Amino acid sequence: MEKVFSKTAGLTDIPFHYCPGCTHGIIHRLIGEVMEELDIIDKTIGVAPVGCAGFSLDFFSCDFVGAAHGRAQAVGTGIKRALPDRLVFTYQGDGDIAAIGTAHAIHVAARGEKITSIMVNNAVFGMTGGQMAPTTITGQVTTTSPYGRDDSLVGAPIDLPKTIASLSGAVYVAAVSVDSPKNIIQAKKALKRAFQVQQLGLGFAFVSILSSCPTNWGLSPVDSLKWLQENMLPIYEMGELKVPEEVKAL
Ligand SMILES: Cc1ncc(C[n+]2csc(CCOP(=O)(O)OP(=O)(O)O)c2C)c(N)n1
Ligand code: SF4
Repeated sequence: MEKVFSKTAGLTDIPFHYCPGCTHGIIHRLIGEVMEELDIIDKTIGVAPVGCAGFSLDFFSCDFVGAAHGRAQAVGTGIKRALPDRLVFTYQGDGDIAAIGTAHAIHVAARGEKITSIMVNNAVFGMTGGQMAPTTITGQVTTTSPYGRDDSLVGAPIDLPKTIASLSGAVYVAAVSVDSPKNIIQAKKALKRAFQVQQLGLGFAFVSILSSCPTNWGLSPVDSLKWLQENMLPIYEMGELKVPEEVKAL
């Protein structure tokens, strides 16, 4: 029988151990496929901090380095400056990059470090039990906001791509989602462009991806995607916020 689909060479053979329905796995596949299509698996170095996002260390077939919570972009910056011919990407949760790692997120973009950062936004701190994150949406019930996020106490959710896009060193910024086949195709395109920006040495590239956390949201995998569509998609601006001409032309 003709083989019509193979797992990408960008992923190892280790089975994912994310919770059932968690969309971290979809994002992994897209990154693996992009690395394979661009033929960069052997020259890519990923950096993962702690959190469920940190499990990614085992699953990609490129080199990978672990970092402390929030520090992946500092580590990635060091690697890229020491080894400028490598493709360097960070794979971070929203709690990681938009809370403890905020300073790095801003300054890496301001400096225009030639790395690619990926934020997996599931609106909570996933690994530690679903606490409120800066990206938790208004009114959302979490383990630390049992009555729903109250913006009058904690401020409104941070839409990180918009902030990053305002900094001149950030040359590619996209906000995508993996809740539907159409959006998954868009997400892959954004990830590809974010790596192409780095291949061309243009500056900092950032992709924010809306993702599900069925375990901490207390929903089934299918209801989680529905919840994301009904509650997250309307409040976060989606699409490519910044695209360099050189990449549009590819
Ligand atoms: C310095 C430090 N502070 C706190 C923690 C505890 N901690 C581990 S994972 C995590 C949250 C991760 O959430 P997120 O970045 O959103 O990733 P997810 O698990 O949702 O993929 C926290 C607070 C830690 N490991 N190190
Ligand atoms: S806790 Fe949430 S983010 Fe972590 S693996 Fe489970 S579903 Fe995914």
